[in-house]
Amino acid sequence: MTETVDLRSDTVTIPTAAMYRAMVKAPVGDDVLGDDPTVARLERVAAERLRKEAALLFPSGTMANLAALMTHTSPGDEVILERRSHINWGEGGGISRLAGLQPKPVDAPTGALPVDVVRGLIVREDPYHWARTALICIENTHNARGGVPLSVPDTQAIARLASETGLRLHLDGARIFNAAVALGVPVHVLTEPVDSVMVCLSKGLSAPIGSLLAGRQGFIDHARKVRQMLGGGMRQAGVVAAAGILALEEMTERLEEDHRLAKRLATGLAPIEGLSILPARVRTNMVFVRIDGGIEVKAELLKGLAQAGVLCQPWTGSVIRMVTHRGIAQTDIELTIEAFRKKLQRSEAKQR
Ligand code: TLP
Repeated sequence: MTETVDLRSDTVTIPTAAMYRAMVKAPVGDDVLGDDPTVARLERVAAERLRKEAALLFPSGTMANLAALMTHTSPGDEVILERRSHINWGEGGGISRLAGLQPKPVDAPTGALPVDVVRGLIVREDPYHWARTALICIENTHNARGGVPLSVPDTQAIARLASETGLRLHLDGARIFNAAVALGVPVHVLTEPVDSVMVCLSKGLSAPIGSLLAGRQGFIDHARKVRQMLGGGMRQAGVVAAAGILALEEMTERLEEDHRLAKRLATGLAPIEGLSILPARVRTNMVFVRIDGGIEVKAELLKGLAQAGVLCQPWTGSVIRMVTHRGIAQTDIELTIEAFRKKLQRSEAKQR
């Protein structure tokens, strides 16, 4: 029986052997009472790496983003963010339902918010009608725009605008280490310009659970209260924090290999008739593919690929997403390319 090639997401990565060992041995305590030494260590390591005053462990990226929104703003405020950012489309509408905020989405196909457009949308004072803009959110890498890294100058430009206009800037950095590796810069260069950053440990970095929110000490003190309100205070969380420390210390450099395999996947798929790669240039660990012939052809293809042991993420419309990670080897990529070729050839023959 063929083993499954699971390209649905890098969230499917399981802990390394070293992580399991560290989890067994981790000293723990009640973290809600501030007693867990392993959580405290993880938060210190993260704050140092991201060059922030403090960091706070959350069970998920979604909750950490939500806590950031709620900490930076008041209900009724408005948030400027990219239309296809995860906070806008992928978090169950929590921005409006739970944080009581009004999203003001901006289209940016490259993932980088256009500074002049954003400048024109900011509302600081209006006596009557308009909601007050309080926050700008950016995402790096930008998932739905192709896993694209946001460059250092783009990050700095939007940070300058936020600071000139008295707004806060939050970075959804679920895959910020992928961005740092792809751009060839230390991660702090991408996180220093922002007021707060969320980083996931449980995606390409292979930890089982956990995301960190980092920022100024006062911001994190407030976010801790919000986390408790959301039910995100965890007791002996050192068990997962132990894996998180290894994620930050040992797993970031290897992301280069995931990027190499994603590029190989895209190069192998590109010549196949019946699909196109979007965007054509793969920068990190994600490959988005549009299938000709619409949703039904896509559904049929996904079924055929699954039968061949290749799992992909059904994305929106006729698009499929594939993500490389530690559980994917070169042979899996070749097998995937071959599976696509066979299935698309067959569906073309059927259509004729
Ligand atoms: N993304 C998941 C799915 O929700 C799509 C994935 O497989 O990519 N920010 C970004 C940019 C994300 O991609 C995700 C998860 C999150 C936040 C939320 O993190 P979790 O899943 O820990 O709540």
